Amino acid sequence: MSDVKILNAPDVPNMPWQDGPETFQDAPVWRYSQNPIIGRNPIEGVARIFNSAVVAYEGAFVGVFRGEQRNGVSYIYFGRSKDGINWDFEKDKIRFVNEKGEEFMPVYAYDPRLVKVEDTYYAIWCQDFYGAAIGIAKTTDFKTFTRIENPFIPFNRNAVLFPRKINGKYMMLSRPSDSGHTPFGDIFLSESPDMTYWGKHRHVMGPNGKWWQSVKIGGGAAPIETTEGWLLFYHGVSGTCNGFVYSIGGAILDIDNPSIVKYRCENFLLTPEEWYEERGFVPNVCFPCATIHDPESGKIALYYGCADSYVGLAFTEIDAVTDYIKEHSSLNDADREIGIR
Ligand code: BMA
Repeated sequence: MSDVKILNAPDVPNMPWQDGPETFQDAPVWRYSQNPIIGRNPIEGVARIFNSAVVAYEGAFVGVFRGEQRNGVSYIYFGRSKDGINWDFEKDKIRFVNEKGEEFMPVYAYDPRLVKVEDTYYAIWCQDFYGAAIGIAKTTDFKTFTRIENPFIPFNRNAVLFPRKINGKYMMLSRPSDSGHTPFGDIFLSESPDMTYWGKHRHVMGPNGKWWQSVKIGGGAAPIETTEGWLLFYHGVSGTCNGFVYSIGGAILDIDNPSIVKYRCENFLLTPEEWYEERGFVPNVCFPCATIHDPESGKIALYYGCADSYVGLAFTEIDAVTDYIKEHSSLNDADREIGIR
């Protein structure tokens, strides 16, 4: 096995973990045996939590969770955990404020990511901005979440921030879409000097001929910096006669020019197989949104939404998963390009 290392991330010795099998027939990614870690009706008034993001914080873990209320509207809820597995949620949804400190709630909010850049944590989600678009809030204490400018015009419903500036700029992946259940979608990269103005848009990668990611793809967890480049867990969608199927894929992006894909695994890393992935509000969905990872041990815990109904946890190790992605890499011209036309 190679000696790939995770870079520029704090050690998390108490991260959630469960050993996997000795050998793997396919991708070296395994599910937590007690999945799902968040079941139905987790909070009063909330029917389901799924597609949610967590970070290590002050020796424990915190997260922003997509809670679908009993009236069907999604909002973001805050949770804490000592072990990253058992979560306590605040009963009320996060009360976002504007930069003047006044309450400023989105009409709805879903699929949050949570990423620390320098000393600030950013929650990024999909919301209404006269159409589905991206919303962002910043916090340093997980008590006050201050919304900042929406980065993009509609339609866009899937955004992921990089955990550090690259060449002095904030970097964000996103997936422009349409107003419905978009039957297309590529991942793009945008940069910003200040988290307000976003530009220098570049194409990263699109769906390819491999069936599991042939309809659309979208960023998943915040990219992990490694000695091989940025490791990206993303979702890939295939269309079937019974609707979309969401699987989890892996790619490695160039460290200084992340619009260039260095390796892209032609096989999925995880696809719906367990009851909690195949059965639920929307069947056959594995939707990655966050990792907890420990540079010292190379362990990675991947949090993913299951069937728009639950949160699941899967594990891998940096060297094994990178080796697998490289061994099974298949790139097309658009992947290799810097991504401007
Ligand atoms: C996508 C997003 C996700 C959802 C998925 C499957 O378009 O809206 O929130 O998990 O569809 O329903």
